[in-house]
Amino acid sequence: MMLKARFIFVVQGAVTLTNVSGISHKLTVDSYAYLPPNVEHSLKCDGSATLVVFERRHASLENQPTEQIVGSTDQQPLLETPGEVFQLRKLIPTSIPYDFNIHIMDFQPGEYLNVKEVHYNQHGLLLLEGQGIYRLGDSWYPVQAGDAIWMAPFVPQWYAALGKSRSRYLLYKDVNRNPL
Ligand code: UGY
Ligand code: MN
Repeated sequence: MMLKARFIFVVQGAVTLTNVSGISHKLTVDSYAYLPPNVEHSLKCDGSATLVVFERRHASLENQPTEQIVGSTDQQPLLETPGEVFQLRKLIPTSIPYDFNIHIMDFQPGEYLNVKEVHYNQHGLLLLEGQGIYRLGDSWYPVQAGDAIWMAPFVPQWYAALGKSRSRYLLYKDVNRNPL
């Protein structure tokens, strides 16, 4: 059986998450849950909700299980970003058992990534707020809230925020495992 971990983030509306132990959490906008591969759960929605869901075949490590996590973006501390100006929060622990993370990155209009990044990690990105321009390789894409991007390993990447309001994006990144 293929065991997948699941990450859920609420973009709009609300859902109730209940796990096998019968413990329920109401997830509202900006809140999220990480579910280890073996945690059976259900999601219930009374009205409407828009969710981002990532699923990944979990690369487990012996005796290092991952835990269920429920949180919200605004509870997470701002992290250091040496050489960069954007604001960074991480929604999942950075410890070794976790094989991906979800970053929330904020840019004010006119701010941009200083580093034109190239790395083995893949990204899935959803622009939650604002607008700007994303460079992928030699192509430049105008993007706005609601747009999604998949970035393959080693694709050169760069973002500049435009418009009159904050840009915020949610970014999946595989970490802590040898990609080969
Ligand atoms: O952490 C990252 O790889 C992130 N700075 N990449 C990105 O925003 N495209
Ligand atoms: Mn990157």
